[in-house]
Amino acid sequence: MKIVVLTGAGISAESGIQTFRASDGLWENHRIEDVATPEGFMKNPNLVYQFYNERRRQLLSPGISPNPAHIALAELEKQGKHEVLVVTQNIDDLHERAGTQNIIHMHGELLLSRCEVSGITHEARQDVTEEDECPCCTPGARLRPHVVWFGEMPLEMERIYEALSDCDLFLSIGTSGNVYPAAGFVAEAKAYGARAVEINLEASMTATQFDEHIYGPAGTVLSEFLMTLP
Ligand code: BJW
Repeated sequence: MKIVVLTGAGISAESGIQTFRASDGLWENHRIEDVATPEGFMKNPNLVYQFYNERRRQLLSPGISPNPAHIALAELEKQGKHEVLVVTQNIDDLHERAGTQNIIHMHGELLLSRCEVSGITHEARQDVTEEDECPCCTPGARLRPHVVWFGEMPLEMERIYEALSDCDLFLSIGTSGNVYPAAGFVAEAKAYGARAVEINLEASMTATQFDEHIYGPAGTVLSEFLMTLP
């Protein structure tokens, strides 16, 4: 079976990483426009560097590790019975730490920064500041977080739509369905005949488009669901 799994912030919640739209979510302290738009970065780059530096430090802190949901997906791929592609909106690396290999980070990666001139990405495990110069090209070129902000094109869309048009099962885990184009993936997969299953704590914005819903913490309910697969 060909399986496309879309993951959102909810899959990392049980690892201790805050979701975006929860009442204690990141956006509470920062306006979206300030930290997740190119305009916000242009206006106050230091605030944006600081925002991502704090999230990077948290991601790399000893307390953060993959939870049973990340591990269950990695094991599903490793078993080799199904062709699995994980498309994550998350910029953390918890899927990789769990062992997932076939993955697309459609909203970028926190542990990379990108040269504003060449577009080349560089590993970023330390704080990145406005003073850091890109090591790859034009002297003085600035590094920016390798993340997709509102109004920017998500990454690897062609490969994602190709997989959606050819999957038997579309599994959406821990995403609120607020942000496009990811929120439109269920419609796309269904249009090509896939079975669509949502796993979340509660109904997402796109819940009515799914064939089945499993409501509960992904760390618990995902592995139970995967055991029902042929
Ligand atoms: C659990 C759980 C547990 C908790 N177990 N579950 C009008 C209509 C349609 C579209 C648009 C529009 N106006 C503008 C747009 C486009 C715009 C958009 O969608 N805006 C909406 C706000 C309407 N989209 C874009 O701009 C995108 N680009 C684009 O469209 O390109 C084309 C284009 C190009 C040029 C010009 C114009 C268009 C880009 C979107 C980029 C999103 N970026 C962010 C930040 C990334 C970097 C970072 O992390 O800082 O991505 S925003 C943020 O939201 C982040 C997330 O990946 C994304 C999705 O959030 P997610 O993952 O769903 O998290 P939450 O918190 O919302 O939900 C968590 C869920 O988990 C909840 O449901 C919980 O219940 C659940 N949960 N614990 C299971 N234990």
